[in-house]
Amino acid sequence: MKAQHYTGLIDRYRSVLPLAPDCKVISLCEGDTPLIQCHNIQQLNEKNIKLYLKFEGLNPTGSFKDRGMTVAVTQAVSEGSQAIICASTGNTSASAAAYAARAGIKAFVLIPDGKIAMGKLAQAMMHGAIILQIRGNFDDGMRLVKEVASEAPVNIVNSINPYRLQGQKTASYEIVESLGRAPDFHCIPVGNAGNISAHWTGYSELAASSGKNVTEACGFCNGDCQFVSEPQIALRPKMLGYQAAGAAPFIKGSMIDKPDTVATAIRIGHPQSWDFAHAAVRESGGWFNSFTDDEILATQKLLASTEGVFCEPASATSVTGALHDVKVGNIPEGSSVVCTLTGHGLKDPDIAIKQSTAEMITIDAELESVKRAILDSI
Ligand code: AN7
Repeated sequence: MKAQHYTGLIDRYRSVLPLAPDCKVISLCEGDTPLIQCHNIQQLNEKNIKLYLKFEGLNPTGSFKDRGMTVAVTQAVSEGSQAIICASTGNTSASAAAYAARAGIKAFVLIPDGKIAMGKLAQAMMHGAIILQIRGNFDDGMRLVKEVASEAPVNIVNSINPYRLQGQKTASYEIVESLGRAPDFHCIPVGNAGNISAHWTGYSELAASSGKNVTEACGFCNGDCQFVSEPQIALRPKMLGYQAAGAAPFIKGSMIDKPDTVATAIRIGHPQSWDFAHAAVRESGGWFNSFTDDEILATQKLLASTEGVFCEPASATSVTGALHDVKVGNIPEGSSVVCTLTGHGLKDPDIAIKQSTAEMITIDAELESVKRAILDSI
């Protein structure tokens, strides 16, 4: 039998990525994340909705950022760069730090003072990034990064770097390969708006090869796909972009100066991919919506306690939106839906423990006490 060792998304999707053939690939075997179908949420079962969780929290640094970072850092290194820089609400800094370590170059990360989740800070520190905590928010950091990159020898690895979006588009390829077609709806949390734009790019590239099946179109799946000769638009999902109510410029219709939400990953008021995200939603026939912190946290808990999937608060925004739109009928009965879970729940243990109502019983270290605790709880 031929061994099949997965070596990361650049090796797998090389033919659709704009990298030089001889570049040295900087990879941590990112991508190839599971698409987990929900089984236990009653509301979905009653309406015959197939809802799949694309669990991007299972990437090497625990978020979807790794998909973009492998391509951006590979390109930076091939251009001879010795240092990368980003502003971050946490996950980009963790990913940049890890890939810079792997590449043997420096990472500078600008993070909002006191507003990033502990797990993410721990990652940036362990991977040896130079951490600049700014007295300001993500949007201030983003502005500074853009300014300094024109005056110092550093490559920006925020999603304004087009190589980031190229890497992130591969999630759409994986979804189409797994399902044999695009879902009817794709739900995704929106912060800086890079990921929704990247996904739309991926789906659009596949749709542009309409009339072929996925195997012919991109050559990555095993040939079982039913991705044949449907009208082009049917090959792309409606893109649904969901935000936290306190950080929802796409709902307001203009930028926000003081965004605030418990979902610190998406605490962003000046999204960089503003036009691109609007185009994705408009062209796909989708929409934006926003949800309160309480609703987002309730969904995070629901997924963890009923499906066994622990994502971070920002990620739960996608499922919050999906459940809402199923309930009000915007997503019709019988639809297939993919929700991106952008980051792992372990990134932000503080929020998880704070909202948990799990019972903790302290007992003596002896058999009778354990037995009594079990019998009392069954
Ligand atoms: C878990 O790390 O912007 O709309 O600096 O970490 O592509 O910005 C994080 C964004 C959703 C939003 N979910 O994605 C950063 C950063 C999680 C995230 C988003 C982020 P975009």
